[in-house]
Amino acid sequence: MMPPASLIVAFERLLGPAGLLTDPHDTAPFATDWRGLYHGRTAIVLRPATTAEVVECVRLAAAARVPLVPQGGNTSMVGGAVPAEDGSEIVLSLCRLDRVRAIDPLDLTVTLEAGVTLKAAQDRAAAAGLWLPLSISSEGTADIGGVLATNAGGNNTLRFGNARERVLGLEVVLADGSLWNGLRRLRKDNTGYALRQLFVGSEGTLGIITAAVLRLEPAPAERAAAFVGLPSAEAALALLARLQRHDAAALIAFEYMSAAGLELVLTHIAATRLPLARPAPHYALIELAGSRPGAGLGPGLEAALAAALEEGEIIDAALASSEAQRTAFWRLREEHSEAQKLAGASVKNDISVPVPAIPDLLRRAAAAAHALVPGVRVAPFGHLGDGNIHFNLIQPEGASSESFLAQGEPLMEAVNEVVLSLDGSFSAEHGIGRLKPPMLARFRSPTEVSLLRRIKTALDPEGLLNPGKLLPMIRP
Ligand code: 2HG
Ligand code: ZN
Repeated sequence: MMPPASLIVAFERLLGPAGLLTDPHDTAPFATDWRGLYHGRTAIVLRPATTAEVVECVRLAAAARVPLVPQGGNTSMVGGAVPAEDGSEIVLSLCRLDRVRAIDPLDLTVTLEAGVTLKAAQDRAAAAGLWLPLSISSEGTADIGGVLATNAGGNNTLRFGNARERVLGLEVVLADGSLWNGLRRLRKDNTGYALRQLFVGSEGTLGIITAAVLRLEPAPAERAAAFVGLPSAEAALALLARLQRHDAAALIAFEYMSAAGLELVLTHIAATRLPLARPAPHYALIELAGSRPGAGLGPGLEAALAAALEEGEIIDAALASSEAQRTAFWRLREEHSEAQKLAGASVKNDISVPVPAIPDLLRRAAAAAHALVPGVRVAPFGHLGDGNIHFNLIQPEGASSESFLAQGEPLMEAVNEVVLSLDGSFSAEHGIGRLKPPMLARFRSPTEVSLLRRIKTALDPEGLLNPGKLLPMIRP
């Protein structure tokens, strides 16, 4: 059922022409995910510019019992921000709430609105001599609201934790349109349940995050990065352990790439090249950073890698000798998603296992995928230091995308069986969204699913916030 015309008129009156989109041409990009897997419909896209306007939008929608789909940069990997196909839901975009409200170098905090992109937030921190150590491949588009709503992880989780570890305070519009101002910036604040943490990772199903206070760090004075070729996944673990012993406080990234994954980048992304003398079966990108000037991170890393070479843990290594080279190394890692998109249809498995189980995961999940779809291109990569692998499967060369995607469910199930047997998670850092609610019951006990459901019902009794995401839809 479409939202009533009177509601649309009320929104128009509230937000004015700059605050909404109604032309199907303009609303279409907000109703499709970037992977092109989901194609929803929305009669209107709300674009409030202030928290007060978000409050009014939610009040109007709640009174008319029309569901809202909060949306940030729309970079979800799991269809988390796409409205339903039947046009019954309305997209509420947070992108115009894009102010940095305050930054405090003494307190090491920044207070910013939901629509500030992660990249803009990083840049703002850097301009103040500070550091927001939260980094994901989509940071130029993803915004703070979405990053927090999905508890994004990314490249520096190993050292600094997931998005939730950055959050000191939140401002949230609740399902009935009331406003919770929890924008506190205290390191210690034991006053009952940690409400802010309920909203982090709730994927827009419990409330709409409009602003946040995040913890910052002093800017790094030094960085050192290396790109290494590895003989095996076991060697990757040995190297990780070595680097942690070497300097755990400075090790901010340990990213894994398979030979197949890197090959796709080198094939599909312009101006990329292997920085090593010869190819290897596995690769890692390592980064160290710290705020102490003159810490000698580069020479230290070089010595640790020389010892690793001696022990056969690595085959070859390249140390970044300039900022341009460090950026080039990171491009090889960060362009994996884009390269895989250009290579055809893919089935994404954002999974995690205990770190020691990574070699088993890679071997067994690859065997399971090959058994189901001979010729499938297995191109895992990701945040090895966190036990989080993007176990992505790309359609066999020359196969039709449709027939490959028709195998998506059995492929994900086969990978999930391996993950389950290794005590892992089917949803590591991308969230559950619309893709994964059916997997919940396989991985979580009825008691745990019931706890999730009871929290949802307590905060959104009418089921008006992002229906069908995170939890399976219950039709009234
Ligand atoms: C990354 O680590 C992102 O680059 C994207 O989480 C992963 O494309 C993917 O599956
Ligand atoms: Zn990732």
